[in-house]
Amino acid sequence: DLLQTYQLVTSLNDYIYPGQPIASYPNPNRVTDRAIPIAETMAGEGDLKLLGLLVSPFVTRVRLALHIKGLSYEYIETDVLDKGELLLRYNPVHKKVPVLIHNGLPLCESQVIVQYVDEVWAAAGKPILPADPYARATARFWAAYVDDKVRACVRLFPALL
Ligand SMILES: N[C@@H](CCC(=O)N[C@@H](CS)C(=O)NCC(=O)O)C(=O)O
Repeated sequence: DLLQTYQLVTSLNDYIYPGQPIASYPNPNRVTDRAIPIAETMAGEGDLKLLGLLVSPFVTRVRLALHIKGLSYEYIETDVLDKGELLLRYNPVHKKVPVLIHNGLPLCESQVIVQYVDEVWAAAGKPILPADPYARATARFWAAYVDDKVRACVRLFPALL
């Protein structure tokens, strides 16, 4: 199970960051909240910034949601070992990435963010969650299941964070 999770995370990472192998971490070039704007190619609405971490599957989940909706955003690679001012200001409770900042308002927790993106940009791109309440509940169940597996995987590979 854990190996499969790791392989899934690796392939998602390859999809979002082609040519940047997850296995090369820990990254000697870590930065602390130093903005690294990465040009994204899609049209967006409002000011969207994402505090992320290259290897984080939780961040990848949010990036996939933003891509599905065709939104452009500024991506800010964030050092979660040496937490900087941006992360502490926008996620003072958990101090974790991902954090999506929409017109200055922070959203934390990847599943919360995905649902927010799905609701705010309901008309854009494809729906992320199904419309039917039972199907939605089932999707949330599996998302929570994946979270548990990823957490276990991170415990096995702590250098990945
Ligand atoms: N439940 C959170 C988990 C986020 C999470 O664990 N992020 C990790 C990176 S994969 C983090 O920021 N870790 C920093 C820390 O634990 O201090 C979510 O779904 O967003």
